[in-house]
Amino acid sequence: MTQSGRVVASYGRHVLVEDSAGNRRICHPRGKKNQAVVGDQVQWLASEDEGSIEAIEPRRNLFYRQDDIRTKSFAANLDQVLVLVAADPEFSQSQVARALIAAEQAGIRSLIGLNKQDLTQAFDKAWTRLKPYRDFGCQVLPLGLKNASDDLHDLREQLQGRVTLVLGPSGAGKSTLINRLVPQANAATNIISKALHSGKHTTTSTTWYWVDEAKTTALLDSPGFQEFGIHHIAPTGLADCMPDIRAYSDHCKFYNCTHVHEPDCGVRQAVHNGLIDAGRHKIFTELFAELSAPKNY
Ligand SMILES: Nc1nc2c(ncn2[C@@H]2O[C@H](COP(=O)(O)OP(=O)(O)OP(=O)(O)O)[C@@H](O)[C@H]2O)c(=O)[nH]1
Ligand SMILES: [Mg+2]
Ligand SMILES: [Zn+2]
Repeated sequence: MTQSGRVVASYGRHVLVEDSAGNRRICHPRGKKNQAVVGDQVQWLASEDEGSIEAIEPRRNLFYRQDDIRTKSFAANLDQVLVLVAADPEFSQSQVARALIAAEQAGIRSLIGLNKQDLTQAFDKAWTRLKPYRDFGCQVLPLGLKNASDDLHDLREQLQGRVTLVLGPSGAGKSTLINRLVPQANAATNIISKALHSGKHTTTSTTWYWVDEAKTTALLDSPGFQEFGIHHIAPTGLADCMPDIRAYSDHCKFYNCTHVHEPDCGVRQAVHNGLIDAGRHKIFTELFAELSAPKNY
């Protein structure tokens, strides 16, 4: 007899499944390849102290990145993605943009957290770099995750009752956040590497944590990413996944305007008038070129 459960961690070849009583056990895929991702509802069959995945229930959504050849699934059945970056190490505008585009494409709400408020100078600079996001209505939360006196009120309010994937570059503080809100989590954290001036990739697999005993609020820790491919998005679909570009994309002379070089383009006009951030439009044109290039496979 199969039982229903939820995938709460993924280790490549096998996964951890939580049953309705809250017990977690290792389960192996039926076939050669593990298709189940964290957040999946599955039917599993017990075999001694482990189990096998018999079926994966249809997903509400799937958040993944598509690099040149590889598809990397982060998690399924999410309510939102929290893109967590920090004052230090300095974050990449392009990577933040990509993560938000992937969420938009998957129909998943997203917000940004900017951590390490205590590093005041670097924080102010980073806060300014995120202005274009605030301007188009993306929520950006200032955070000091290591400051125990900060009760993280606004963040808790955003997380309440939702399943949130915490995503971001290595060293941003994703595991620190999990440990703040889930005291029994004990997620490993690490100092950022001075030599590389980036994180150390401490977290290596995505893991689901319950924040409350009633199990209404969940946080998913994930490994830091360096590259975030969005090759699953067609170049002509890109503007639709960027709310600030989208707002002007039907003000163009040509119905098939790419918003890259055409005359009488509503998007380019808006950039010219300061209504769209020039840096964001640059990211758009770079991504457009990347997605239009012939694929390497
Ligand atoms: N100064 C400062 N450091 C912080 C803050 N929050 C977290 N850190 C530090 O940043 C470093 C990285 O934190 P982690 O939580 O391991 O980062 P991560 O995003 O989980 O990194 P990966 O698992 O490698 O992807 C640790 O040394 C934390 O103590 C903060 O608010 N201020
Ligand atoms: Mg981590
Ligand atoms: Zn246009």
